[in-house]
Amino acid sequence: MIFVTPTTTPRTIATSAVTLIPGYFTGLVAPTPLRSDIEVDACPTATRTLLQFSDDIGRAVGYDREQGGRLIQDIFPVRSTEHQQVSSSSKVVLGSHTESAFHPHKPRYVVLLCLRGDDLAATTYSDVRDVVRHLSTDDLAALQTQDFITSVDPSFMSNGEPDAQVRVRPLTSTGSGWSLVYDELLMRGTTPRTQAALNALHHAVKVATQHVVLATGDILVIDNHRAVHGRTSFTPRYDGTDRWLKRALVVQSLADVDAVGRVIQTRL
Ligand SMILES: O=C(O)CCC(=O)C(=O)O
Ligand SMILES: [Fe+2]
Repeated sequence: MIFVTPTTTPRTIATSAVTLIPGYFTGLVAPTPLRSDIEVDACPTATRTLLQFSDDIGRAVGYDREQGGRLIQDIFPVRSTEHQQVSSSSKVVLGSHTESAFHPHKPRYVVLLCLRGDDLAATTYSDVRDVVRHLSTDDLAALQTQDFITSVDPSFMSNGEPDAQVRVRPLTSTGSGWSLVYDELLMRGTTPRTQAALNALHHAVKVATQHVVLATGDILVIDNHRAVHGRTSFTPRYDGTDRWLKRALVVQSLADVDAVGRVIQTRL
């Protein structure tokens, strides 16, 4: 991870798997919302700041099946999802994942703006360059085949939408290094050989995991091709002082993306 100052350029972000910009947002922060079904934005200045930042490094997008296509999403603990593998969980570890690993139009960047931190809730991440160091030549070869399946993120099925089984290739060697597609909990190998390679990948991701505890005003940019991420567990209080992030998903360009306006369509 690299640390950069708030005057950082998009070019700096493009070269790093994970970038932390401490204290980027300096505005006032309202109490953390208690309910996710309320439409009022409790911190519109932060929403504007994050949207502007995201559009400087690419294009912020929504997804048709996730939070109604919202461009800037609020992430705070919700009682009914405490134990689920979604970003509003708290009491479970959120397993390492590529954001929307199943999706043909995955975001290039996940941008988190922290409005209120929690000392116990660390964002975890693994840089693909560290991951591949822990894999054998045979496992690297198996992980570059299409003999893997992942399924739809629970956050894309919150209104009863159907699941699907999607073929994915975990590792791709690109001109600028490795690219990784991974989900600790949703993926499986379709043959004994590739399942063994996936088990080795689970171990490699774990060994390469690093932690960052976000604080008020921090922006964290995760390159969704070059790093996977997750979160430790923590205990919510539901009293307006809980952890609160705003999140943007960013593509490099909307050209060749199946989208209506900025809302990416999910056709599997
Ligand atoms: O809460 C976090 O730090 C990360 C949650 C997450 O996986 C996400 O927002 O995509
Ligand atoms: Fe995520």
